[in-house]
Amino acid sequence: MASVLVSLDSSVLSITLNRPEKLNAFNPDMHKLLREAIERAAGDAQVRAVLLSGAGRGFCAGQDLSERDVSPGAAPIDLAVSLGSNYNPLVRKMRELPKPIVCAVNGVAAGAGANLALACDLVLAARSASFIQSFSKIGLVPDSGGTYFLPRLVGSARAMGLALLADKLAAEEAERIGLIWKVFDDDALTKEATAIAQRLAAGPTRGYGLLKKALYLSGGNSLDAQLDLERDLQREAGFSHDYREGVSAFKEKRTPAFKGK
Ligand code: T3D
Repeated sequence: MASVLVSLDSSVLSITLNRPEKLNAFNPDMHKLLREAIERAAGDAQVRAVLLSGAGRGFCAGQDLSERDVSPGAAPIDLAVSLGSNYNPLVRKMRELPKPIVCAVNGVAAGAGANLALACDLVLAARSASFIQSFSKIGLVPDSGGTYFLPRLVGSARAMGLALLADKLAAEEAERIGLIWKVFDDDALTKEATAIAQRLAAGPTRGYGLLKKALYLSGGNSLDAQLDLERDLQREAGFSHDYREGVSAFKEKRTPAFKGK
C-alpha cells in the first residue's frame, strides 16, 4: 500500500497518511507523496479544499526514528538536510496553498506530526487524540514550524511549557487553550471533518486563499502594513466572480453558488 492515499470527491482532496504500523511516522516515501499531493492541490482547479488525516490509531508520530542510525561509530547525522529538503518545503507549501486545508487529527500527533497538524488552516481532532511536542525528549528543537506556531497560537508561556516538558496534551485541552479549532467524538470526526471540508470546497475559494494570506502575514506586520495588505487583497477579492455572486445572492435572498473564481 502507498504510504499516502489521495482521493478527490466533491472538490475535496482527501490525503491520508498511511503507515499505521508506525503511527504514520515520516519516511522519505511519505514525504515525497505528501508533497506531491499538496502540489496537486495547488495545481488542480478541481480541488477547492484539502482534508488531511491519518490511517489507524495515530495521526502522525513525526520523523521515523528507525531511519536514524545513532549506534556507536555511526556517522553524525546532519538534520538540517532533512529539514531543508523535506519538512520545511512541505510546511511552506501548505501555508502558501491558496485553498483551505482541514486537518482531522484522528489520534496521537507527535513531533513533526503535531506541527504538521498546526500547519493546517483548520485543525479538528478526535476526543481521544493528543498532541506532543516530543522533540525535547530526544534532545531536539521543535521543528516544522513548531516554534513559530506555538507562541502565536497559545502564547509564549504555554509554548515553552509544551516544548520543554513534552507532555501529552489531550485534544480537549488543546481546544480549550486555542491550539486547535474543535474536538469531536471519535466516531463523529470523519463525518464532521468531511462535512466541513465539503462546505469550504463549495465556498469562495479565491477569497479563502486571500484571507489565509492576510491572517498568516499579520503576525509579522504592523497595523499600518496590515491595513495596506487588506486594501490590496480586498481589491483582488472584489474583482472575483464569487464576490459578485455573493452580493447578488444576498440581494436576491438565495444561497450563493460560488465557483471558486
Ligand atoms: O530526523 C529528522 O529528520 C529531524 C526531524 C525530526 C522531526 C521529528 O518529528 S523528531 C520527533 C520524532 N518523534 C518522536 O519522538 C515520537 C516517538 N513516538 C512516541 O513517543 C510514541 O510512539 C507516541 C507518544 C507517538 C505514541 O505512543 P504509544 O504508546 O501510543 O505507541 P507506541 O507503542 O510507542 O508506538 C506504536 C508503534 O509505532 C511502535 O512500534 P512497535 O513497537 O509496535 O513495532 C513504535 O515504535 C512505532 N513508532 C511510534 N513513533 C515512531 C515509531 N516508529 C518510528 N518512529 C517514530 N517516530
